[in-house]
Amino acid sequence: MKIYYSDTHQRHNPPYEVTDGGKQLPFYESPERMARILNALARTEWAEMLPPQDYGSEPILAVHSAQYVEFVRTAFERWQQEGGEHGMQFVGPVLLPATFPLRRARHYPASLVGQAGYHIFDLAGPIVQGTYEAAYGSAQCAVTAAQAVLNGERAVFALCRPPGHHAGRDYAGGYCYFNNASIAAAQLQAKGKVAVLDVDYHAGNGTQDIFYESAETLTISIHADPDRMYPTFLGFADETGAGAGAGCHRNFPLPKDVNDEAYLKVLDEALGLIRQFEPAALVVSAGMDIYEGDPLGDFDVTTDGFRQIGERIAALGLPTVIAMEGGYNNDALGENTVALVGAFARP
Ligand code: OKP
Ligand code: ZN
Repeated sequence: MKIYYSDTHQRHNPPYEVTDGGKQLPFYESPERMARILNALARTEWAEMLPPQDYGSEPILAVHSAQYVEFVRTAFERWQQEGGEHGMQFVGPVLLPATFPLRRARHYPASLVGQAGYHIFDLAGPIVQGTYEAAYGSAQCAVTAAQAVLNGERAVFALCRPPGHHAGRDYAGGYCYFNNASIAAAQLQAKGKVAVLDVDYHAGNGTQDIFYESAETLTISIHADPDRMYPTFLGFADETGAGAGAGCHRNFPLPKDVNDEAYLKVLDEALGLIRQFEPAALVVSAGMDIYEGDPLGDFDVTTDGFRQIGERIAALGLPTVIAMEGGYNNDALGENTVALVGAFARP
């Protein structure tokens, strides 16, 4: 199986994230995650590691606003030059805004920190020196994977880092900057209707937002109930799409302690919806944080569960891009990724 991966992710290594309560913790979404996955893939017989091609900014701009992409591209440099409000002196190695303008505001902030608050919705979207380069490389992995599928590959793995499913048309957050899965889906539209299935533990709010009014894209997310877990504001069962896209989004919010059996039952329902939609291609937002030992999650999915999840999705028989999302138990991350993705490599 072709797997697209870029070393550029290493340039994105924020020194900390800020939790509810304001505490600084080591950044969970670390470069180490990729090292663990690469290790596990190297021990398989089917992984064909390839660098992405550079398709430029156009495929990113199919999903994100030009204003936002330009913000991500230039923010760190501007942070170093402009700093915070009225010459506020603390300019460290991380741009982390502390004011978040409400969306009903009409004015696009003029200052760098104002724009940062506008485009970053939480304290888990820090911008460091290499963030743009890493996010750009991650997006190119998704684009290249989609192009390979358009060229006839049955399933391709975009080993993306940073992840993407929390990023919307003009916002970052939750470790995400460019929405890799949505970028792949937009490329795959050349084939016809596309389904996006998000199995990350957290609701894929960015993907939901991006395609909410699209009739050409069925988006489905299975996740922890946002009433008790991040991202808290989107991902509820009564959000089913709007306008032309009415009926083309579905959320499956779940309680804690969901085990393999319970998860697979919900997955089957989601797969039924995808079959009914009759898409020409599929994108899977593959998060491994539904794992029983994940530090950010509270589901009980096992490594064998990941294998079964992969097998059931693969049984759809659709041309598929698998895009890497979360997963923070580094000791199990490689094995779980191989279990899910490997299902697509088996005949
Ligand atoms: C990214 B992905 C809230 C902490 C939330 C951000 C989590 C981002 C998850 N108390 N921290 O979906 O795996
Ligand atoms: Zn997640």
